[in-house]
Amino acid sequence: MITKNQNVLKWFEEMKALCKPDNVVWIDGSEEQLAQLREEAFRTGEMIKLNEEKLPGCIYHRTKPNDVARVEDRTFICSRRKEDAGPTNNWMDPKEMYAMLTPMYDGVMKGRTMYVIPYSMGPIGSPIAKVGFELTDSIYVVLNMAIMTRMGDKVIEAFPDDSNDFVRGLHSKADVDPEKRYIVQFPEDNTIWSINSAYGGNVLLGKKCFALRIASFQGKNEGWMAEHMLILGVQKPDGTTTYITAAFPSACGKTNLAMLIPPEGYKKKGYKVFTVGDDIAWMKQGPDGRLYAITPENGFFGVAPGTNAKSNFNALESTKKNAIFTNVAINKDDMTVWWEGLDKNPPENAQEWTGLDVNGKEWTSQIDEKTGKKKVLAHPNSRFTAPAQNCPCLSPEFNNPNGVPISAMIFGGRRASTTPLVYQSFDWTHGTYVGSAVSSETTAAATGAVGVLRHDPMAMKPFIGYNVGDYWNHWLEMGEKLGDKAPKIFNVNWFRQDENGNFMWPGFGDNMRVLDWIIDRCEGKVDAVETPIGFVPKPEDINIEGLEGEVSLDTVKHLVDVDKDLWKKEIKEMRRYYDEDIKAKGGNIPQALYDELDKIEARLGK
Ligand code: GTP
Ligand code: SPV
Ligand code: MN
Repeated sequence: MITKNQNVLKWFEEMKALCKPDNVVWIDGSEEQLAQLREEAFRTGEMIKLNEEKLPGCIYHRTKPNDVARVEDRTFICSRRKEDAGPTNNWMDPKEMYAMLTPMYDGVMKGRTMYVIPYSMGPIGSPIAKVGFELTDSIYVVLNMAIMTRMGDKVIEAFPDDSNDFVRGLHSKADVDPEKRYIVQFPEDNTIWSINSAYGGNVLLGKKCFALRIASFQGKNEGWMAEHMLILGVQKPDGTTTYITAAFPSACGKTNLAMLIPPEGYKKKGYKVFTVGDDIAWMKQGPDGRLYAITPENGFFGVAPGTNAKSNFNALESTKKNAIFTNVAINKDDMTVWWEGLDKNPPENAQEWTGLDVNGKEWTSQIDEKTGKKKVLAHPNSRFTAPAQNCPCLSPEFNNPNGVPISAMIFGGRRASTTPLVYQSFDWTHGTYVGSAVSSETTAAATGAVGVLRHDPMAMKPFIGYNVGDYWNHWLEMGEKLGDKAPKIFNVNWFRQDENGNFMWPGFGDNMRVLDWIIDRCEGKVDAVETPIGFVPKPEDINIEGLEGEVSLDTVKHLVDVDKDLWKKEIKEMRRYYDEDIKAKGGNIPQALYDELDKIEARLGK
């Protein structure tokens, strides 16, 4: 179905004239049309059909080795004024950027088909949802967007003919040339241009480009929030459900926490965890004054390595039908998939993510000659795209257009030391400071070095579509609006290490034990210890029943310990970060956050 909306049509005609595709196909969202596209992708070799019995409806896709992750150094926020992009973003004048990119798109789709994808971020008709159109020359993008969003005719039908409120997304894989790769947001034009990539976060424009970069800017202007947060519900034995969001940087555990299975002891008592979203939350104040969250997504684009029946049963289940696998390994004997951490039996007749065969070789001991490192079969940032409806613990509220009321928000990251297992902020303003202070060791989700500690405020460093100082100010304004109905703010760290470099906390399902404390704090049911950085649990209040042998009370004591010397260093670094990385580079840090820094410093003493 072609839209009657003149604003969409005018833009579409312009882009078509620029890209000059041989054909245009409007994606209607029907299974019939998607099946045709799959067949075409199998025919051309763009994608590979997997074992129809073991993995019904599942397909395999491999990207170029130079195109396996988000590219932050080639991602731009093109606001008219440089100061509106702020110190955390690359910026170019929109006029210059359009002038540079236009020739690159000129005729780029000659000999190709342009697919027009109408999609809704959020349940169609939800007061929080928004519409986007993505033009792309990639079937991979169409098939992924069909899983990750609500899309097709039903979006066009619900979209008013005279509305101009839609995001204009233009994507071409072009030559997948890394030197000419650009992921560009024009927040003031509701426009995204992406070129020369075919990898997930760079090309599924509804996800990071729209639902975080553009949406965070819209949220600031319209009084709501777009955050890099999972949303989960914990149902207690009495049947009441508490909803929690959590922001961790990429590949730091959102999907895992969102789908956690409580430990035996909790299960027996009747605790259940439900997933509302695993990556992005859009949140608005509801009529009762509380903050309500939806996930704008309709599926999961999750990290494959490390996902197994024990670590994340629900995610694994979600991938068993109608899923897309990107850059994992193939077991050529039965055309199933494999990745590091799936099980201990790597296929003998494997094809690595690069496309190379490793039949019969002792691949685990294969050493990469260039790096000297052990080779892996699946890329560390290989991913699955799975329909949310496949998830065994999907929340019954998943499609609720009004979202779910949030009681607690959690920040976290990968920190080998310093940051305790959990602590609670004193209030919303202090919580905003805590969010601004998130730092984490880098992962394979973006190109660049892995394992380097970097500041990643609110886990949004790569995704804030405007000036980070204004973003922090928006957080403070939301807090004022929410008043005493504001969610409580916490910080967690599952990644603290002992002197041998082993994780001290078992993590995964056992993170339920920390959620339990968080919920008790929200309900005023448990005391805490006041420290200079916030409230930490009394060690005996973290339930370690059933963890015998793995975690002792002493370990918990260590895990919730606040080491003053380390924290003095931490605060010194925060002041340097605020002063040098943000303020000196044009970030308008709210005075209230500097005040929080002063207060923590004073509490820590000389
Ligand atoms: P994005 O999709 O990139 O935004 O990532 P994410 O935050 O959803 O991360 P995900 O849940 O996929 O986890 C990434 C990696 O962290 C996986 O390899 C997990 O095995 C590991 N991980 C997740 N939770 C825990 C935990 O509680 N403890 C430890 N040690 N590792 C964890
Ligand atoms: C992330 O990197 O945070 C992701 C994957 O969720 S991507 O969609 O590629 O951004
Ligand atoms: Mn993410």
